Amino acid sequence: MKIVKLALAAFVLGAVLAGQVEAAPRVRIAMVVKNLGNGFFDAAHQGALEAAKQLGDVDVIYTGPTAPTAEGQIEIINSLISQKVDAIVISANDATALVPITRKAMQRGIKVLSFDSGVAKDGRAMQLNPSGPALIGRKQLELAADAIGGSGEIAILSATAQATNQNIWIGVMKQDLQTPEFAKLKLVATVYGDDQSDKSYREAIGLLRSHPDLKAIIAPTTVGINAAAKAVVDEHLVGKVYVTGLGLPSEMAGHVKSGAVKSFAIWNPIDLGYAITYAAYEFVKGRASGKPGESVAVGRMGKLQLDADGEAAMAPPFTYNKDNVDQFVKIF
Ligand code: RAM
Repeated sequence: MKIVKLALAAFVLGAVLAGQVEAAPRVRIAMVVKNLGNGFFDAAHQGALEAAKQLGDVDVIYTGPTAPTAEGQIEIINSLISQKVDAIVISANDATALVPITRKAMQRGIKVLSFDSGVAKDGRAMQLNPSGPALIGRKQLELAADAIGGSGEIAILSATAQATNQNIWIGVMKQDLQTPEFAKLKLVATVYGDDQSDKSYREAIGLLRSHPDLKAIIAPTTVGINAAAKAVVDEHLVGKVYVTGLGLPSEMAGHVKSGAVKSFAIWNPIDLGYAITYAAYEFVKGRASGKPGESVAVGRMGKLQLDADGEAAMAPPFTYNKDNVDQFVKIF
């Protein structure tokens, strides 16, 4: 009898263990954004959730500091390390300041991928750019030149002074301004609104008041472009100063109608969030490692091809104006 009971107990224990082995744990992917409350990242989150749903065994942890600082992101990553998430996808507030903490995460077996705004090469397995930086920089100068007939004073209203992505695009714009094509555009100031609406608005007002001959403000940030357009309207400068840069159709349609903005550009932030989440899953499953030349499967977006620095780029930025902006208002 005793032997029968023991055998039964062993059988039950075996079944329980087998059950545990069979039910593979879900994959936890944390999306760390520059800051919360930014519509651009809300759209990226939507894409992350779409990828998770499609993959079936993924939970997305959407998080970020309230203000876009490296310190805020470091604190969050520390806590994600203790939670032992499987992967972190991050849009970085600083390329280098985050490296020690993201390296620590990687040493603990967490896959770290950056998207949108990159972490320096040592601190991530790959970086997903929305589109080639040269294309993004140039596009914004073209839109500014178009809006003002090719010549005049321009200013840049950026996000934070440490933002990897904006700083790369500003670098491209400054180089392109040296070429004959843009010789008649004169960059008179670069200011930082820190991706906060109120600070961006104040900086835009400052530009308008201290540069009476200003013809265009380029804001390579969805927060900045929205605030700058509002400033132009409030200062009664519609028709005299044009705002362009990178914006969300849902936030910019009204400004296109008011005339403060003729055209602006952006890529699809939902696709970006979808692709980076999908890519993170591939890293967790051991099907990608970030090697130069590697191709990473990203579901409905096809494949990402990594370059020598472990970077990949998605589609060219798309231009919006009064003819097409309304079609996208409900999407992002
Ligand atoms: C803001 C953020 C983001 C950038 C977009 C264009 O939402 O700064 O990083 O890619 O603008």
